[in-house]
Formats: sequence, structure tokens, C-alpha cells
Amino acid sequence: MAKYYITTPIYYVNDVPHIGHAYTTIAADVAARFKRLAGDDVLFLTGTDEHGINIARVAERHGVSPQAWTDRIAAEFQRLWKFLNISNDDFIRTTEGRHQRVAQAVFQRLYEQGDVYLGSYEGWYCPSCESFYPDSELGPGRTCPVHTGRTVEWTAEESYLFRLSKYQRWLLDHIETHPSSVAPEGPRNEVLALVRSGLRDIAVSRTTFSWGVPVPFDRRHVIYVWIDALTNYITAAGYLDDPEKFARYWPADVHLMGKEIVRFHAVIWPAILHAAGIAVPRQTFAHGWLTFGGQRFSKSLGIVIDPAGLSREIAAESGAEVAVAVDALRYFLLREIPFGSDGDFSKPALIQRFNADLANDYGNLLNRSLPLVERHFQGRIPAPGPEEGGDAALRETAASAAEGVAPLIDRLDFRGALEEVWRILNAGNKYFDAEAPWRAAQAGRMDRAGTVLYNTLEAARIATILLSPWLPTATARAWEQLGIAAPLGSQRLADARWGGLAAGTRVRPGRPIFPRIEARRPAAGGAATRTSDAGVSEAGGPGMNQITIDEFKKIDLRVAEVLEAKPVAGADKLLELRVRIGGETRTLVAGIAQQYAPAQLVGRKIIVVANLQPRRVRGVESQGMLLAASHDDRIALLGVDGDVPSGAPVS
Ligand code: ME8
Repeated sequence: MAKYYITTPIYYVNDVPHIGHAYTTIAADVAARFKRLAGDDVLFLTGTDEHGINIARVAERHGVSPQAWTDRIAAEFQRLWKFLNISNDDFIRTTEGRHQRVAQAVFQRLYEQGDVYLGSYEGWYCPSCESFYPDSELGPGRTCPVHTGRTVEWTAEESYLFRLSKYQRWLLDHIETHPSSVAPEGPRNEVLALVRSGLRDIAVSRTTFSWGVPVPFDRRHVIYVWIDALTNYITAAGYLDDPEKFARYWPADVHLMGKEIVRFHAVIWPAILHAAGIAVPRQTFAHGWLTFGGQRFSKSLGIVIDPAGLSREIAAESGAEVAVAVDALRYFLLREIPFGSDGDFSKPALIQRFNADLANDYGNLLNRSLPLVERHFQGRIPAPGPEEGGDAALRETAASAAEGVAPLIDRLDFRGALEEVWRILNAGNKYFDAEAPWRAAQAGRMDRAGTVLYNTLEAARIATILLSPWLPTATARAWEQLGIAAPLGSQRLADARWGGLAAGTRVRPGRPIFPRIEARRPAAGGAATRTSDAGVSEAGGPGMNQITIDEFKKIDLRVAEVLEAKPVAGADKLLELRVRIGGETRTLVAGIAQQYAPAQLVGRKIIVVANLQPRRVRGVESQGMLLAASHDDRIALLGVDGDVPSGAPVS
């Protein structure tokens, strides 16, 4: 059995995950799931990078220890991966003992053989990247080339250095003789240019802070965070702990990442491994940046989208299951942007793909054909008769498309792979329209109607197997509707061969898996975009459900004063408030009973939507809505800063 070891970067825990991290992790997940489908023995690794000055500083800013902080954020990453249906086999944290032992063993070995030596290092240092940059790469006003606007700091310190210069020749030969070791071509050329321009020895320890793995033979130093981080890939494969596992999975088949960190992976990492006598990874693959209104999503720039919030919005707007909305996001990210290029995220484009590709092309193939099986064949898939009309063409398209997917996944061309699957779906829909099984049934040609339905559902079955890595939940639902007894998870790529659908199978048509998103129905409380520490709010920014100023002006926001508050009988979350808005008194019902006691509210000035149509909630007429911010289970009322009379407009 072939093995396949794929990794994502281990993400910094300086803030919660955002859609940029999800992008890489979803891509790795699809590749891992596809390789499992193909029958490979897969090891799929992700994790968190938890050391370094930057993380120590963030923890301090939040008034907690670095360990408490990293525990909290690592848990957020794990929670999100579960929510996004990520099938990682391991999750590594650089603060774990198993990892620290490996980082120290590699460092010790390089020191003992003279590849690491004591010296000093000075240069322009970006604390966000944890790396030094030469003058020639700095942005305007001595700023970091990656973190726009972040000024670099001149840093000089005693440091252990790694003899990277010694491996320049070897590295150049290696990349030239193994061009696929760095992909795609753009990043490969960049790396080659960097190596050709000459490599200097690099600092691999720090003395100015202590949140890191101690250098084993000199406790004044901690191991430079990038050396600590890169070694995670061998730790998880079993280096030191499990030689058998290591022999099985190492070297990694693909290290997947964003293009900004390719130099660490394609220059420093292979040199260290080679120096330590360990095989080098087969491929470093750098994908492009996901942008939003043209700007890179980035924690330090404060432009972030929460993939969980976004998925919930899509679920609320469509009526689909949340896990199906997650599938739609997984699909969209890998369909919309060619893997390797930069691409802009936009919610309207996601909705467009949801409706056109998933609801129409995929969902409707089932929604249209299954009820006919129910109506004309007592719900059992009919046996196909002799081929005629478009039958052979559909079979051939399905066969060639199914064969075309695996080589595209080998090249991480997710978009191309999906286009192959869409060849089947498009052909299936066209075939269904052209062969019109309902007409054959009306005309009493039941054999022909049965053949067309069989072929249509066979195309849908094959597409469902092939799509399962992208859409794990939706394809499971489709599989249930097809009524096939063997679970989808037991299927292999070889089962995506024409003719596998058993006649006589009892179908189970259900509600549409992807209900179309009709008009703009903004989800209540949905705020997928948010502000990070850096404080640039992008909520409602370009591309995200934009409204015009005139639309906004239709909302009459007012300051209101709470006169009375009491619980609503039989509803433990609701309070009934009497509020004064200028000269008028109104009743509001609000779901804040678990956060606010009635007595806390009386006399408070809040903000209300004054022109909302009244509606009855638990028998009480609510004449407006108060505004509050929410995060997880927390709710905080909006108020006014200063003494403003009730009734004052808010804009
Ligand atoms: O660099 N578009 O961690 P990190 C696409 N700890 N991908 C994005 C993205 C965007 N806008 N934003 C983030 C680190 N990513 C180090 C890695 S590995 C040994 C150590 C993804 O938290 C992409 O994979 O800054 C990028 O390379 C990674 O997150 C950076 O994560």
C-alpha cells in the first residue's frame, strides 16, 4: 500500500484562526481524504506553533501566562478543524514534550558535528515573522516585507548560527535535479534565485526572551522559533519515539503552505535535514494568498473572516444543515481560486457557486431523478436495458472524468479535479433533459425510462464518490438518498467505475441537500467578519453583503431609556422591557435574560431599532428591537457614551 504524508504549517497561536488558515487546512484535508479514497495509507498532520517572543507578548497583553494563552488558542484551532470536518490524524503543539525532545536532539547533533556554532547576529528583525530581513527586502520606512506597515527592529545578540552557507551548493543541485521539490514554478524560481544569490549562516538561537525550547547545552539560549517549528514534521512522523512509523512515513510527500513561508521550508529545512543525515521532503507546495477586497487576510493587519460564522450564515440563509454549508465553503475555496494563485474572497461569489454548482448541477440531478424512481418503479432503481441515444456518451464521459481526477490531485490542482467531476454532472443533467425519462414513462416505454434513470443515477453515484473529499457531509446525504447499503466511507476510487450501481436498490429521496439561497436574507446575529487585536474593522467591508447608504438610512435607530424590566413567563431567555423613546413609551421583548438581571437594566440608555414591524413573542407584542453585541454565549448591550436624551437619533 502506498503511503502519503501531508502537512500544513503549524499555525501561530497569537490569535484565533481565520479563513486563511482554513484555506490551507481544507486543501490538505481534501488531498488526504482523496488519497485515503485511492487506498493509500495517509498521515495528515496539522498543529500549532507556540513559542517565540510574539506569543509571549500577546499572552502578556492579555494578562495570562504563555502556556495558558497557547492552551486556549490551540483549543480554538482544534475546535475549528472539527467544525470544518478536517480529518487530521495528528495535531502537534510545539510545547509538547515529544516535540521539545526532537528539537533539542536535532540542535545537539548539528552542534556536535560543527554545523551549529556560537557567534553573534545582527540585522533588521520583524517580531511578527520572527525573522531577519536584509535591507534590500524591506518595505518603505524600514517595514517588514510580509507585514505591511510593521517597522522592523535592529537587533544584535549573541547567537548560535547554523552553517547554511556550507549547504548552498548541495541545495542548488538538489532543487535543480528535483524540480518538483518546490512547486509551483513561481515559488521554485524565487527559491532558486535566493539560493543562487548566496546563503549566509543563520541565527538559530535567541537570548532576549525565554519562551522557547532551551538549547540543551547552553540554557541561556532558546532555539530559534523557526528551527523549533520546522522539526514538528519529523516529531509527528515518529523520529526518536517510533522508528518504525518514521521509516514508514518519512520523508513527507507534501508540505503545504502559503507562499510567504516557502523560503523557510525550501531552503532552511532541507539544509538542516541534510546536515542531520535525514531524508528531505519530496515536495514543498506554496499556494497563493486569499485576499479580501484585494488585501491579504491577516491577523496582524486585522482583516479576518471567521469560517465558522460564515458557514452558519450560509446555513441560515439557505436552510441547509450547518455541516453542508461547511462543505459549500470547502468547495468554494478550492473551486473558485486556482490553487497556487492569489484570489479574492467574496460572499456573493460563494452564494453564486452554492446555487449554480451545488444546488443546481449536483443537487438537482438527484432531486429530479429520484422522485421518478419513486413514482414509476416503486422506489427501486430499475435495471438498465440496451444502450441507445446518449447512453454510451454519458458512460464514456463518466469513465474518463473519473480517471482524470487522481492525477490532478497529485498535482494539487483542486480546481481542475472539480472541473473533471463537473464534466460528469453537466453530462448527466444534459442527458436527463435530452432523454426525458418522464416522457418515456408517459408513453409507456418503461424499459427506456428505467434505463435513463439508471444511467442518470449511476452518473450521480460516481460523482458522489469523487466529491466526497470536498463535501463529506453532503455526499453522505446524497448516498443515503441513493439508498446504497455499503457506507460511503467504505468506497474506494475503484468503485467509481461505471456499472457499480445495483438495480433493485431502494432509493430514499429526501429534502434538497442544498436548498437554493433565494434573496438576500441576512442571518440574525451573523457577524463572520470581525476585528482582531490590530483593530481594523472589516465587517460589512467590500464584497460582504454590501448595502447602500440609502438602505442604511431606512433603519431608524434611536436612544431609548429603560423604565421597567421583567421576565417573560415561561421563557428563561426573554425579558420584557418598557422603554421611553422621546415622548413615547414602548414594549420590547429581548433575549438577554441570561446575561442581564431586570434590576441592572432600569435607568440604562440603550439603542433600539424604532421602525421595526411589531411582532408577537410569547404573547407579548414587541415594538422594536434593542441592539447588542454577541460573542459565543456573551451578550453586551450597546449604549451611548455621554448624556444623550432618549429619542435622539443614532446614525
Ligand atoms: O507562518 N491566504 O504561521 P501563521 C492564504 N507558524 N493562506 C493563509 C493566509 C491567507 N491570507 N493567511 C494565513 C506561520 N494563511 C508559522 C509556520 S510551519 C513550520 C511554521 C495560512 O499562523 C498559510 O498556510 O502565520 C500560511 O502559510 C499560514 O497560514 C501562516 O500561518
